[in-house]
Amino acid sequence: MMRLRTSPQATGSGRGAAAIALGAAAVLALLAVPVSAQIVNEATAVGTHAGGPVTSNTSSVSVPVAPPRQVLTVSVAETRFDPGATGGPDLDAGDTLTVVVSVRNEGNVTLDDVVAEPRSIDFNGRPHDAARLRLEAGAPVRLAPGAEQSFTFVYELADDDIHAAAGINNGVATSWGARASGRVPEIAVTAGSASATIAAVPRLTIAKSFAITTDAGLIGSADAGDIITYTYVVTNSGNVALSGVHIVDAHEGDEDHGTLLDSGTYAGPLGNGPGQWNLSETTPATFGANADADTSDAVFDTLGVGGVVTFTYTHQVTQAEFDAQ
Ligand SMILES: [Ca+2]
Ligand SMILES: [Ca+2]
Ligand SMILES: [Ca+2]
Repeated sequence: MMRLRTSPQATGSGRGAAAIALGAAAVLALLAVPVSAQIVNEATAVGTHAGGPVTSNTSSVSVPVAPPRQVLTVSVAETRFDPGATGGPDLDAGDTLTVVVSVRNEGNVTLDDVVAEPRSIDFNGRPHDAARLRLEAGAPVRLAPGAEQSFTFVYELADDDIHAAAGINNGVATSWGARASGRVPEIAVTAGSASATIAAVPRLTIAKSFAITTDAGLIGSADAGDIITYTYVVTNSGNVALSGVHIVDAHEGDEDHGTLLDSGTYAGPLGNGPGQWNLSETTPATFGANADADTSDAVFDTLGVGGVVTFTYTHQVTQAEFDAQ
């Protein structure tokens, strides 16, 4: 009788470090691999003759084994804002940025506790607050070669995040990596990235009031010759700085004697006398800065987010206005 015995035996000798090239993608870690892993087969032919064993020589072959490759690739499947989470339809503090990140095992060994992780979330240069970021969906997972898992991160926006990037095309830049645990601490990770734009919301709010500052005749009512001071409180209630802020007031616009009071075209000196405009900053900007370099006109040059500037126009009631009532 003759039989063939084969004894597979995997061996590896030595370890070395080698970088893995992944095209244009960034390789963020070195990968440790055995340099000469192989499966050794030893075969022996055995027979009998006259009750005694006959054994051949041993013939062995070594089958090379692909070295283990621990490779994760990260891609961003979705980036979206949810402006409806808080307040009105625009993005406000408390609204969210959601990023869905997909991690794929591109190597040839199973990896444990694989999870995506943020590298950076940047609002036009302003780094995100890690305390505002949470992993909403997807837990650390065991990934076989070729398997993929999605992770959903939700970031709660702060006012300054929004203001820093509002109106800047792709002003929000994000970068994502991944990690795994276990016996393979060195994993090549190809990071994924994505960007998004926070829409500019240019918005001004005005509140107009008046006071009769010179009050003859009937006290508390306008008489010809009385002086009325109109006050216009203008707030930048949007998310971007505004320039050239001024007042256009259709003053009794539906009357024959109506006139358009436009501080933007006012050429006289600023002041509080009849027919004069005046203006002053009353609240600093909450983001950015207010600035009025040219203080000779009735235009406020730059009103930062949250900034308030107050205009006044001083009007002396004319006999025509009084007659027209
Ligand atoms: Ca909102
Ligand atoms: Ca009066
Ligand atoms: Ca000015």
